[in-house]
Amino acid sequence: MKKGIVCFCLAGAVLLRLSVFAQTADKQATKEAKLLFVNLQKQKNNGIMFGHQDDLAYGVGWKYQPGRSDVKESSGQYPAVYGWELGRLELDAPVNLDGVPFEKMKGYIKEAYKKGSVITISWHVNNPLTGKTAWDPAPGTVAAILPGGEKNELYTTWLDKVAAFMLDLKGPKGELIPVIFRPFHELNGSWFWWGKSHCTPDQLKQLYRFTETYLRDKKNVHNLLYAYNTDRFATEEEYLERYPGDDFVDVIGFDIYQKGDIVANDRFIAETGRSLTMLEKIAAAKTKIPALTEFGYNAVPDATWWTNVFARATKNHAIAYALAWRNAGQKSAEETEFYVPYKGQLSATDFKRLALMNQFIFENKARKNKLYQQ
Ligand code: BMA
Repeated sequence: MKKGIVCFCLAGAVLLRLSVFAQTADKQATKEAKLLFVNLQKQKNNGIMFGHQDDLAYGVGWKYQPGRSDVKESSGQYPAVYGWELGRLELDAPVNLDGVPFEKMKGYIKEAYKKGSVITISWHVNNPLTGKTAWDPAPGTVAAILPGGEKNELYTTWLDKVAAFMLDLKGPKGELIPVIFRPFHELNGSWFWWGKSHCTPDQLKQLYRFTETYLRDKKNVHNLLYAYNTDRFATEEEYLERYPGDDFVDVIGFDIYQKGDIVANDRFIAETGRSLTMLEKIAAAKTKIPALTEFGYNAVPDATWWTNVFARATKNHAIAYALAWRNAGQKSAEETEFYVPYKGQLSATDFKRLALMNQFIFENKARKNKLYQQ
């Protein structure tokens, strides 16, 4: 073939690939965000990227020590996905609700992006009606922040701060760093003000659409992929009850935690597997990226939980990533919270085994997948 024809065909193939797969919710998403979307679609068939919330900021018994990571110290490798949290950014606080300084967070995000890893951000946003926390389910909060509501303007000033944060995330060439944003997570539970008992399905859909449209069209934020994120669920109908529509969603996921004694292992394996099957079916029908947006077993009190429970629960499932929740450590005299082992923890040896399984992708393999490139 002549060179001109080859170029033409190649360009055509690239365009076709982007147009077939790159149906990002934001049609004006940046090139890197679109590539991330396309590449995650492919990558989900080759392994599950392992993620951890706040991984580089702190772990059990340490805080803000450059290079440290409980995942790295127990498994030998850094995670492939990093979760961060914006709660209290809306109040102009210098640190988030878990004490992480926003400026440091931006640094960690840039560091992870340069390594080819993925960033996802949640937002335990305060209640705009009462000024209390995300866990204050005052009736009428969602109605109050929708257009026409008494707190709509206040809410938009909060979104302005989210936009400024997102637009300040830049890579080495000045390009915006793609972020999987997952606001209003666990929306079918009732512990947050946006939860199931506190607004109608239609109100939640409107809130989701308003938030996204405002960030995208008013604030020109185009480096976001949007995650729709429930808690555990029983049926596809339940999962989709508050779904804002295909034009507003890129990633679909759910959060699931194992609770109680290790006798619950089998239940966790069965329920996670069943839910992932439903999630994958929905994702395939809608060309969305399925992910386990949060998971964990607090304090991992089972020496073989990783290979015997978590790997079995997710085996043969094509999801892009799974995000373990944060290693807060000792929160009070009675409360400890961590979901990945630190070095020497009971399940650390088994976690190292998991990191070597083909089923999972940690930083070294993620880097090779070049998720932000053609
Ligand atoms: C929860 C706990 C809290 C934390 C919150 C937001 O699950 O980890 O300690 O404040 O998430 O990150």
